[in-house]
Amino acid sequence: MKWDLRTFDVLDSTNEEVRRQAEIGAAEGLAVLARSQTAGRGRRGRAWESPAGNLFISLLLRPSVPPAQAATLSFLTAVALAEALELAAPQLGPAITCKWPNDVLVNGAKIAGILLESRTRPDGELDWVTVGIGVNLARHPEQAPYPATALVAHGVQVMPEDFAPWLLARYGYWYGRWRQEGFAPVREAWLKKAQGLGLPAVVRLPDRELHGRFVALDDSGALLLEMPDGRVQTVTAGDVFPAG
Ligand code: BT5
Repeated sequence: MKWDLRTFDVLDSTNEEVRRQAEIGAAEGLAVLARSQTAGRGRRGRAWESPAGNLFISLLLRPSVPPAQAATLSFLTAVALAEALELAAPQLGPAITCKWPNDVLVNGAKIAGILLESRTRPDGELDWVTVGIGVNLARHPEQAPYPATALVAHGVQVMPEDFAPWLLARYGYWYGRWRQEGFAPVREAWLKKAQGLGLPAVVRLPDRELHGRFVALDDSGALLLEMPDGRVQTVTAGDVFPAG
């Protein structure tokens, strides 16, 4: 994969810039990096704190797959991110884990978030996918529902411009395999780093909570939660917390 990396001082949101570029025909491989964002976003309209010093990058992809399959890119992104963090901080190794569906953690605290956005053409074909990635290199919020951390808190100082090439290299590798071999190898790599696999978990849905045990990831990327009565519930969206 050949990346076309463009760097901005400030943007509203790198995902928004990639969306604008995609709509006017930009090619797959565009990567937009901003040194800070004024309207960084998370999932479901949530805000992403975006101070200078952290990495904010979005990638434009145009894979020829059904839209549902594109959702598995969030796991690919987490694996590439975890590997890039390992390159930046080899001593952290096993402390770096992937949390379903879209976060990367260090010692159980969120160091990075991933936001996938896409557009489907009127004929149902996927037009583009924007992969937004935020990595707390230098700063992290003190108050968040899920504990947060930054690389600097682990004694590692890296500039966004220095981290981006590691991430793009690992992304290119995994994107190539995903296109050739599908989700299976990504799923396997993700499961090796999965946070809380086999452990009790609480899944928060917009209208209720599910309490069970995180037993597996299915071949579409859904989380399989074993309920106290032994039934296995398939979870396709939600926020996961350790139980207890
Ligand atoms: C995410 O959402 O984790 C996806 C974040 C994606 C951000 C990137 S930055 C580059 C690109 N451009 C964008 O505009 N976005 C992407 P979610 O799982 O919904 O988590 C959001 C929640 O995490 C917030 O409601 C806060 O509680 C918390 N949070 C906000 N900023 C954070 C930060 N810097 N570090 C850790 N947690 C944060």
